[in-house]
Amino acid sequence: MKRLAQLAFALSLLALSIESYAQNTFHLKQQTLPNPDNEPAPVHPVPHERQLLWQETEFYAFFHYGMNTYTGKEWGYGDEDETLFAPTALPDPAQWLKVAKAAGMRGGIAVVKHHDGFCLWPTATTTHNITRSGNAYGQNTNIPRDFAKAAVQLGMKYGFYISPWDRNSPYYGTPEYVSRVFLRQCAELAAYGTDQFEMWFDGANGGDGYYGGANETRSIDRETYYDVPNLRDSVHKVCPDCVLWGVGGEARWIGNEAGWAGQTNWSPENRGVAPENNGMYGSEDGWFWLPGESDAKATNKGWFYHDGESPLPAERLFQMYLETIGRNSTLILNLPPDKSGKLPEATVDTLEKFGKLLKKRLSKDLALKAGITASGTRAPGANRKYAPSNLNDGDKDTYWATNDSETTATITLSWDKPQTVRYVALMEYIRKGQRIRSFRIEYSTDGTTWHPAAPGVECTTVGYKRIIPLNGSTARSYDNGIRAKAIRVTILDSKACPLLHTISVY
Ligand code: FUL
Repeated sequence: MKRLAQLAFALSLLALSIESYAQNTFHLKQQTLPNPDNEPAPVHPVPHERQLLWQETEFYAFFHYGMNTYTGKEWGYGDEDETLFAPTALPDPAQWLKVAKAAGMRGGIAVVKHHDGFCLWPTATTTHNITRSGNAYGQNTNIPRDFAKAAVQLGMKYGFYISPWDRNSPYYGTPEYVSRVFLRQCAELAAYGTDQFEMWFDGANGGDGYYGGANETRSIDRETYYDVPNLRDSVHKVCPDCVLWGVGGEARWIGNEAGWAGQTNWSPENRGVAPENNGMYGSEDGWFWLPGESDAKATNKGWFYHDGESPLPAERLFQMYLETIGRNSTLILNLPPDKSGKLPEATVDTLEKFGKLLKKRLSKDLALKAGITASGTRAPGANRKYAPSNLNDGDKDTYWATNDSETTATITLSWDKPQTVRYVALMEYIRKGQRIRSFRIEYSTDGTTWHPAAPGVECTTVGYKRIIPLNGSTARSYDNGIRAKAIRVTILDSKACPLLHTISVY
């Protein structure tokens, strides 16, 4: 009897636990299924949080400075005597960054080791570094230290260019180079600041060089040689927001050094699938997020400083801005410091002029005081609304969307009095993927009849940001402007319901 009672008790316990297991499981399902905010499902691939932060940096400087500044070369062979590095004054990264800031840039990347292998910090990995340089200015400098410090003081983002290819190292081409030199150098650089936003790894890999006196050609397999998974992992442990560019596989080269991206430019990308080298355009059906960065020179000679060089006109820099940042790419604009370790006066002047131009043309957002309506708006959720007013509330975290079934829509901005307008900027809410395939912009002088704007512009993708010159020309975009009482953006095709977080009109 007692046994039976025990058995019955055990069975009832078992039944109870099965029931509570079932209830919990059911409960779990109940918790994951509902979508109280009626949020649209993501369209994959989507960016990693660090890629998003990186895309928001938009515009930053490149500073090519090092051994080549003193030898007049673009690619040092690796046999340069360290004493050739002899700045005529103490290099001044704070000056570099101040100039970049005045030009409207949000950060900068300093070259701290180019292909010649000469390191601009006192590294433990090689004697080919500034401690052996030709004078006290050289010996006392430490570019990553001073650059990071200045950036933090100026409230700017910062990072470093470290060339994987090293024409000085006797180990280059062997596994020793990767584990004893390259990865350690990256780890040393990571220690100069946990808030770095990008590490730049150039694509020029292998070829002829000094290699400790061997004077030969060495080639490597770029896909496997640098132990990229380990590199990414170790840098991210120290610098979680640092995007590893190029060889690092988190952002892509835009495919030219002339300061332009495709008008159609997808952040998704494929690898190993034709067409290859899709830098300018990305891939609509790409399976991973690999946003583009355009590297371009603000001067008329090399990446490094050369006697007799001059900066490009501010208007040309503005065109580059529209054709890169305005086409879903970031822009890293090169400013070469000269032999004194400072940016020359002519560069300082032009960049200041450019900064003013940028401010005049793209900072007074007329959308902020416009009335805004949309042909369709997604049904609101408990804590989120998708109203068109999200488009001009100055908040990048609120967005307008349509219902799932709608992939076309028209958004209209109107003013009480006619405005002079020249540019329209659109920003997708890319956290949930890049969607828009094509759109159209029109303007109205009376609010009822509509005229096409932006003749000849391919209004295809949007992505993180698209800036459309309404007169159709990126080269001569700042004309007399169009007088308009209203602007209308029609989304004609989208992978799924479109999501925009901002529309600006300038
Ligand atoms: C290239 C390098 O080979 C150039 O010297 C320069 O650093 C440029 C930004 O990238 O691939």
